[in-house]
Amino acid sequence: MNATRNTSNYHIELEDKYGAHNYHPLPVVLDRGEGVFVWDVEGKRYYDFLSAYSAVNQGHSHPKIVKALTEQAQKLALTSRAFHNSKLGEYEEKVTKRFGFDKVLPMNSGAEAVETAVKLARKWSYEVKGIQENAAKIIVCENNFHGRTTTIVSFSNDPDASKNYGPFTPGFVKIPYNDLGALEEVLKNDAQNIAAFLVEPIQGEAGVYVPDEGFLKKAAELCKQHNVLFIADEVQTGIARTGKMIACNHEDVQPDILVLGKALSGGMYPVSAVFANNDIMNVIKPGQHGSTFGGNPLACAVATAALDVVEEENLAERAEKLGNIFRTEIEKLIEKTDLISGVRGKGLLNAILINDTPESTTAWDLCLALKENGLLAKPTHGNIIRLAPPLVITEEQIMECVDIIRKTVIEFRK
Ligand code: IF1
Repeated sequence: MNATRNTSNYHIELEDKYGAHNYHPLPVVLDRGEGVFVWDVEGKRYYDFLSAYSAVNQGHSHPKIVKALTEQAQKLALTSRAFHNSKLGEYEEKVTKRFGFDKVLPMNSGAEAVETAVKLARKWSYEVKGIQENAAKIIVCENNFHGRTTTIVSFSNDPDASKNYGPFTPGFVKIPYNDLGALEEVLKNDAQNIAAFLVEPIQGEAGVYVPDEGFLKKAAELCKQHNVLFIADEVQTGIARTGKMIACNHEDVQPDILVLGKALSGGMYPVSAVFANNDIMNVIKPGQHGSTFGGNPLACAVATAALDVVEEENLAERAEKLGNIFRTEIEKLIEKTDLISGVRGKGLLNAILINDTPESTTAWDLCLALKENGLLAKPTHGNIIRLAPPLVITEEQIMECVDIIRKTVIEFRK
């Protein structure tokens, strides 16, 4: 190693040498976090405008969640589901009531929860709907992002996510996002073989793509008409991020299957969950699905505290209000610069569109400049920068961040 111990370069060199090269992070090495702030190993402070891809909605190291984690860790962390544990039942009661479902199936990562939803929908379609075995199809959207497992990348159309990971899992039909006509056509032609429609209420990875108003509502209605399950992947949009507890609430939609992850635990620990009512969930019987860690006492304690924080601190209302302010301020900036061509999003899940070709490095370079000025964000596909701070951010802090963004954009030279 050339770099001095405990400098950013030291850690970056170690990762480069010993870690798989499956990421290309911004060159910043974070060492500590509190609320909306993170600090690098040199002690420089940044506003976190990624929130670990919307996992840290409750802010870094929230004292209430840290307390739940540490107290439970000292008592009991893992039993497996071979035995009952004294945290699971109350957690399950709390979340099912909170999200309005009969039952929950606890898992760990978002991808695992999506996989669970896919398995659940398929099993329901054979055992309740009566589709012929192995014939069930699930409708998905172009430019989706639902995780990294082999089945999930089977229906990705991002070549980076899927190339040379085949052979792929069959049984998925792709339609354009936000296209009710396409959905209706597939349903009309083939509803008897379709188990479910799996959709992100806002497409995150595609560049914070918000569908037309009424899309979710109408899509859910079409599914109901055709006895097809409406599965909402709210791993990224859920837990107050978009200004409601789940983004489907904006259109009063109750999905048949709801998938949550990330901020369900405030990002403190991997906790994901799949929700459904009895008529669907009861098709999975003992031994037919599970995980060593899903539903462990530590996860239940952390998620319970993380949900309490969302409610006690009114994070949904906050996201809604501050998101409106943020977009209004960015619109003003757009009038003064050619560098940004648009801003879009809901609540505090937003993106600015950089006025350059998708192949150019302008968004990346702007993120480097933002980093220099004390704000961390990450580009996504096609020269788009996602801006998603922890929801505990204050109005004053949002305005300070707008100042940082404004200054950086105005001074930016390609
Ligand atoms: C990475 C993106 C965000 C998700 C939705 C399921 C999952 C995710 C809607 C899987 C995960 C993450 C994973 C992360 C990058 C990130 C991401 F840019 F790739 F699209 F957030 F916008 N459903 N999204 O967004 O959850 O298994 O990761 O817990 O590095 O892959 P997971």
